[in-house]
Amino acid sequence: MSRKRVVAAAQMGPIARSESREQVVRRLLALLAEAKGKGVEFITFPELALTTFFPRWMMEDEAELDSFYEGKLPGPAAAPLFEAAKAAGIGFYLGYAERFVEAGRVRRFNAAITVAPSGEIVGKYRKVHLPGHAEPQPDRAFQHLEKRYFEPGDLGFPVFEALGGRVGMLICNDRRWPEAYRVMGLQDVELVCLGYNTPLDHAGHEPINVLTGFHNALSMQAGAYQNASWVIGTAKCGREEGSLMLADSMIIAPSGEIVAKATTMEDELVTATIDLDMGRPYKETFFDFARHREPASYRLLTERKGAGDMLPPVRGAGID
Ligand code: CDT
Repeated sequence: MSRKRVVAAAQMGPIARSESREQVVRRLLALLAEAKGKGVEFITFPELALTTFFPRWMMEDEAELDSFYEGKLPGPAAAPLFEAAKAAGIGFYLGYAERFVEAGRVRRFNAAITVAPSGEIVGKYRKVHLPGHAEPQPDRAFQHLEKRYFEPGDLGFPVFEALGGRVGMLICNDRRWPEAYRVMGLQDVELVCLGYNTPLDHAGHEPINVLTGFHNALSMQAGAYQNASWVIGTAKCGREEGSLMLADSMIIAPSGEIVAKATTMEDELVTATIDLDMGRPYKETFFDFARHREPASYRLLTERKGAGDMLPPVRGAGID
């Protein structure tokens, strides 16, 4: 039976700080309606898709900060999106800021869910790789305080059944880390969905900043190819509250090829027909993990966090 699916990256232009959840959801509904007209079965919306990218500001007032987070989804503002998607028979990935209280402690995560066409939440992910800082940095036009406003995700990199295949999620900075894709590759993932907010001044070094688009494509194409999986990367982009953010939403095949890409910095639906079986020949040849991987040689990957001393030479290497 064919496993061809019509999917979309629902790119969003900027969200103003003053824009209400209801206004944002109306934009998401317009993208959903367009998707329905194009026969789309699954949509990937951006990271933190319901509000402006608030980690760019230092906020000391807890109530102000909390106003950017969601409790259990769907809340009243997002409910129309869930209802319309269910009525249209379309599944989706949605990034949002998650807040809850557990054993008297406030927990905050940069999270994403995958919702099946039935309306059921079938997957949940909390961003593992949090970029930026916990304290405001001097001389920066825009802060990036994800380390202040979120805890590192505690759910690992789950893969779950959706779209008749195996689906996983990442969030923004995760896409730069090969380990993130590999943990899902080892669960035979077939589609990785991810949303991002990538300010074009993020590195603080112009020679790196000008390569932002290249590095975005490079990391997602490598993740797709090396794990023989489709990747959908969806931006929130454009000049948001003065901060210019990368667009370039794209759909990438298990070959590493880009099959569809955004051409604007606004709300834009990017669609493609993807064959979930396309990764199979790669998984049976170059990337037959069971035959070719050598985990005993990768021990350092889980033993060390930062780069450190060189390992001592192995006895018998012929150089002692
Ligand atoms: N949202 C997010 O993770 N953005 C980062 C850039 C910020 S680095 C200070 C990214 O990797 O795109």
